[in-house]
Amino acid sequence: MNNYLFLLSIFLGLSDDVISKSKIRSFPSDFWFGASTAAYQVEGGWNEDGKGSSIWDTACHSDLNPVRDDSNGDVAADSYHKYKRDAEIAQELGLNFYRFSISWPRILPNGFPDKINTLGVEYYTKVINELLARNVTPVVTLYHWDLPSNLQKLGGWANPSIVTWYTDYAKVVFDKFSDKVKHFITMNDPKGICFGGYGSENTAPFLNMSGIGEYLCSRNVLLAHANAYHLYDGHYRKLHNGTVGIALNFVWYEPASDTMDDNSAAVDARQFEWGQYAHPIFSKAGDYPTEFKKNIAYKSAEQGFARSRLNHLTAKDVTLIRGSADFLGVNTYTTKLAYRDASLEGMYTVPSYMDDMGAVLVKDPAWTQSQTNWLQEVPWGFSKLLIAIKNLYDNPPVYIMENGWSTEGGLLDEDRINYFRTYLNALLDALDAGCDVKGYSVWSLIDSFEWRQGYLDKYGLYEVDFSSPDKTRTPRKSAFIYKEIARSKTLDPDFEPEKFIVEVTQDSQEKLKIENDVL
Ligand code: GBH
Repeated sequence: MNNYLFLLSIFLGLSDDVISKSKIRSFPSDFWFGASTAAYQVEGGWNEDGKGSSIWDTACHSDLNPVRDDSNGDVAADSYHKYKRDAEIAQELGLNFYRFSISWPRILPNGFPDKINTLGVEYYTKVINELLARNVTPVVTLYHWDLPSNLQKLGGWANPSIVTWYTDYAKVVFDKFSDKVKHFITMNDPKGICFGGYGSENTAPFLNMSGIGEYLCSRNVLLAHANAYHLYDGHYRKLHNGTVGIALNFVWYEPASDTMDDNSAAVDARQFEWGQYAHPIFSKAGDYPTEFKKNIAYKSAEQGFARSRLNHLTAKDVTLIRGSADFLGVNTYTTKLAYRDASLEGMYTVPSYMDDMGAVLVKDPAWTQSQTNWLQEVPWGFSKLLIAIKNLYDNPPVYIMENGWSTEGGLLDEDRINYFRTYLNALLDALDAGCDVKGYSVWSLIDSFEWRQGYLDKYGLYEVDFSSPDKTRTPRKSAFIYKEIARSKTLDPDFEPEKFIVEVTQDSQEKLKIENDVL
């Protein structure tokens, strides 16, 4: 080889190196990685040690079990007994934090604080101690959809008294746990609670009273959240110096075309779906978003109602709710297209939340589809969402509290890995654009009871063998990838774990073998 070629090859070799290295992107050194679960989805032990019944227990035990595979959360992943293994998994993964929820009826079996179930308190104390001993920070959700059945008999989230019932419950949680738990999430996904439970049949209590039910619920959830926040702020903060936030579910709505109509349809969709909850808490002005108030008032008048079906926030409510969060928890999975259809002829029931919104929301068949109907992989929608949050709410501190991909199962989950990589890459784009995202939590640590999808949708970094008495947890390939991301705080699209050695057998993914079944 002559000198010239020799030098050229060095040059090419070097430049290759530079290119491949430049694909590796870094997170800030104090960026937090975590994983999430929720009580009813993993705990089981539904009536053990004095736990009261929740609305999901009631629903799953009724003749009209709404769950696709007719299953329930009676045992689920049995985290009520396997919590040590869960904490061990969080440690194996090198997580900074583990987000789990407290079951209200496990602590207060009847919903009220006159009877505190000490064994329930003990259980969560053990969970928290186990995590702390393993250097994993507990992040605690107070309410992830499992309302005490007793309170539902009284109307649940439609009854304004729930604001005080919830605040009393929050006080018990803060009293018992705020010496060790520094980060609380008051509510998981108010839209899921309100539209899901009162405006549709997506989640308990399946009331399906759209146009009325979800708006009654909305104000009560916001006030309950704000009261819990102020309770912490006024008393526990000076003792324990923790933070209290809320987790909202976000879908990015992209206009289906660049017409004015489709643009305003997308704005309406965003304001109805998440602005309804984010604007009162995180905007400078406070209160519900203008488009949201106007649409409902206009339709209500047109339909012959005596007043707007939206229970408005009083000036006192606005002040109480505005600014009532130390951080914004973002649950986000997907993006949809929004367009305007002037007639909406026969499309939605009248009155209804969707009719009030007046937008049509659809999937784009070109986007990568998961096996779950509503879930598509659209990473650019994630960065657009984060930038919109920055602009609309004055760049609040954000923690991604849920983000994940569902499969039918199997340990070799390349599609989930691809989802995490593209979404984390989009998150890095948002950081470059100045968004204040401080952490990211995967849905989910382990497979769990996926509400109406039962055990048919798998989201876990770890597979749970629900047929084994031990509910054996086994890491998927994505667990090895996520562990490396959390360890190195970098995103390397070419990283391949050494320990995940796969033997492809004829049968199925179920037979794939991992050389070391512990990380
Ligand atoms: C999350 O919500 C939940 O917070 C979490 O508990 C759950 O495990 C996770 O979803 C995965 O299921 O039935 O087609 O009408 C995400 C937002 C909003 C997604 C409601 C499902 C119902 C769609 N969810 N949506 S459909």
